[in-house]
Amino acid sequence: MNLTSNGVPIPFTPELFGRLRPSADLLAPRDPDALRERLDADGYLYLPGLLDRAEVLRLRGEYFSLFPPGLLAAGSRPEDGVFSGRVPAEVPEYGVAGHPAYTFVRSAPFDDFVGNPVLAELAAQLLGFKAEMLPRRILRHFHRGTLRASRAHVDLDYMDEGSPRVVTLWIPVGDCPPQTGALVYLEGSHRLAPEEYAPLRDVTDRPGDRRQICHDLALTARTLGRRWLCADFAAGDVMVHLPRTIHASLDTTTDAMRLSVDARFIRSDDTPDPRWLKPWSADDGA
Ligand SMILES: O=C(O)CCC(=O)C(=O)O
Repeated sequence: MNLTSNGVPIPFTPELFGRLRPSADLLAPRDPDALRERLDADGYLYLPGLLDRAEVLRLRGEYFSLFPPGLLAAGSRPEDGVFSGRVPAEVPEYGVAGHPAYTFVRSAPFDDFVGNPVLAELAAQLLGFKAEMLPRRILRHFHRGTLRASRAHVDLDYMDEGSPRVVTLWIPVGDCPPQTGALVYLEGSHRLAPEEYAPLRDVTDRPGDRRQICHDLALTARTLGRRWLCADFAAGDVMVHLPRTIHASLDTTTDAMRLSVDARFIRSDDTPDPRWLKPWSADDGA
């Protein structure tokens, strides 16, 4: 597998990659104490098949149906989300007003999907209290050719004006193996003190932004002596992570486009970061 993130190669070797530990065994029967302990131990929960696959694929189809003809490969179905290799000229910049992702996160089908009680119940069990979803829910859509992905970061650096008791749910909207741009998690990184990775922030392809840790995932893994954990995500899977867990994503190199949602929950008696109280747009600066 030839993997890159933001165009920087990361060799798929046992030194740099391991596999995420699945926790589906803790779901049926549901064991909230064990789920909390696992999240605390690993910094993430990988929950294969938590959601109904058909529902997730329906959402994928609803999103890709919003594009003008030309984005999807000829003869393919919207729910397959297969890229033609060309973005129609009339599509605005990704995620800003007028782009389908901007419209979609403000739509009823999206609200119904993220409003699935399964997600809020899980968050409440993990937070040990009634949970509230922050309104800024992000729809991420990447296609091959752009060499764009999420740099290594921790969520807390983007939401440090509210309660740090946050759980993030990352939901692949479609099958998402590493080559399709999956999320990867740095093993045990929720236990690192920020000072330990602070020097990596100087190695950056975005000098104006100190929030991300590093765009070079191989360098990050080697410097911190930890592997990136990955999985062949399938539609229906859900990842949960803590606000101090280092994660990143890989570049999308398949014809299948990468689509995912991330949604964050806090305890309903905690103070939210005010920047996360409005619907997401790609130019909101948060
Ligand atoms: O989907 C991505 O590439 C990034 C998602 C992320 O950073 C998150 O869910 O916290």
